[in-house]
Amino acid sequence: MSEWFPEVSKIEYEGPDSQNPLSFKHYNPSEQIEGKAMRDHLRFSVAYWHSFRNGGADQFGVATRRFPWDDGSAGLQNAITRVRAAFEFFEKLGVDYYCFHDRDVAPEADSLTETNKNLDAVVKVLKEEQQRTGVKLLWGTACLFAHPRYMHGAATSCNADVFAFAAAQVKKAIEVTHELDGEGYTFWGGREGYKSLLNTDMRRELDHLGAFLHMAVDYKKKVGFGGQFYIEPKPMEPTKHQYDSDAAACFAFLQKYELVDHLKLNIEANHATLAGHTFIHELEFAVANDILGSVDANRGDLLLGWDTDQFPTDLYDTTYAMLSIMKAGGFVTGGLNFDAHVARESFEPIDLFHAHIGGMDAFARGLKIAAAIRKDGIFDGFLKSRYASWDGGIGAKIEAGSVGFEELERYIIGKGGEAAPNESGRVEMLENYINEYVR
Ligand code: XUL
Ligand code: CO
Repeated sequence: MSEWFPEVSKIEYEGPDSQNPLSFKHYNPSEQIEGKAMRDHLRFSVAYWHSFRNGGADQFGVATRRFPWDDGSAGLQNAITRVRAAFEFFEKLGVDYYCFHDRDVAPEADSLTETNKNLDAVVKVLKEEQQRTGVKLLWGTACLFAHPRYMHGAATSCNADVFAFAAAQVKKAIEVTHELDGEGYTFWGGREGYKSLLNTDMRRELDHLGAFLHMAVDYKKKVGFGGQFYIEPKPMEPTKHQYDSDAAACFAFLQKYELVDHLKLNIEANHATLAGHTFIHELEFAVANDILGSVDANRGDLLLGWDTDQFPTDLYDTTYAMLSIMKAGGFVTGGLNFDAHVARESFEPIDLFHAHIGGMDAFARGLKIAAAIRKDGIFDGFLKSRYASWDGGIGAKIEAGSVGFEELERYIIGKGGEAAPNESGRVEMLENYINEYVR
């Protein structure tokens, strides 16, 4: 069997003093943090589309990346060789999971039947490689945005035949995810939105999207797929406006269409910033509503208004993210999927290692810093005292729903007509505390 990354052996944990760029300085998979191994807190995943398909082309230039295993064809054998290269990479990196779109792994043919045959042939190899390496599928998904048939959307297309094709494609994608023991399945509404409202019946499109997801839920039950469904918010790109624009819009949609018991959110850092939020805002919103499922770990460039999908290296971001994730009790089926690609000028295969090692170490540090913050309890203590007026007296009565406007008016008048004085929010003091941990 060929080796596609001959210059790299298994990446090991060498500790913070190591000078070896091909080693982990912080990610030590078996190290226990709060009684759980780091690998089980972080559940790292490689995104097949960015690491093995995205050649780095942009609006101004062609692909630059070298994929020595790739013969440049859209043939089945090439797709299979690519799987072998990908699993060599996963194994050497020491990552436990990967994610893929159906069309990332197998070529689309002239008919759905032929395309599904291609997919079956590649899934056989994926299964073999999963068994050989122990690497698992975090989630599967279907590409409902690249083919020209999806120009008007998939579940929200004006063309009912396209809806039907998308349904058939997702049916198959759920089947193969199930076959590969995937722990989840993600719906990202690639073109579920609009370019112009002049040609869009928004009410109808939203109803169709709700119906589509219900069909998916029914089919999941029918085939006994026990994985978690996720919906991934993103405000724009490729359409001007996507219906699943942010965590709050997704939550409202899921509630309206009675899907909230069936889908959790897959929060992506760069999608949050595109929506005008921070990554942490989106995570906290999901945690506050018990719908955090998984994370697409990456980073945008705040000076650029698009989805740059860079690898995450910001320790504040990873710390805040791990605080939110740990507050929610940690991942169950989800994980940290690096939905990120190397820069166009980082074109050599070894750059894939540098990129992922950096992301994994950044999250390992975030995890350790978050655990230290949680252990000291300073922030929990501050929150507890900031909201203390709700733990007894009138606050407890309001929370219990035992008082209304009239009782509250009587209460304030009874206190001499004024509320108790406020206390400082101590924003700067808290920011200073954080800096004592992030270093
Ligand atoms: C696109 C994006 C997708 C989804 C899966 O911005 O994030 O790759 O994660 O379809
Ligand atoms: Co994503």
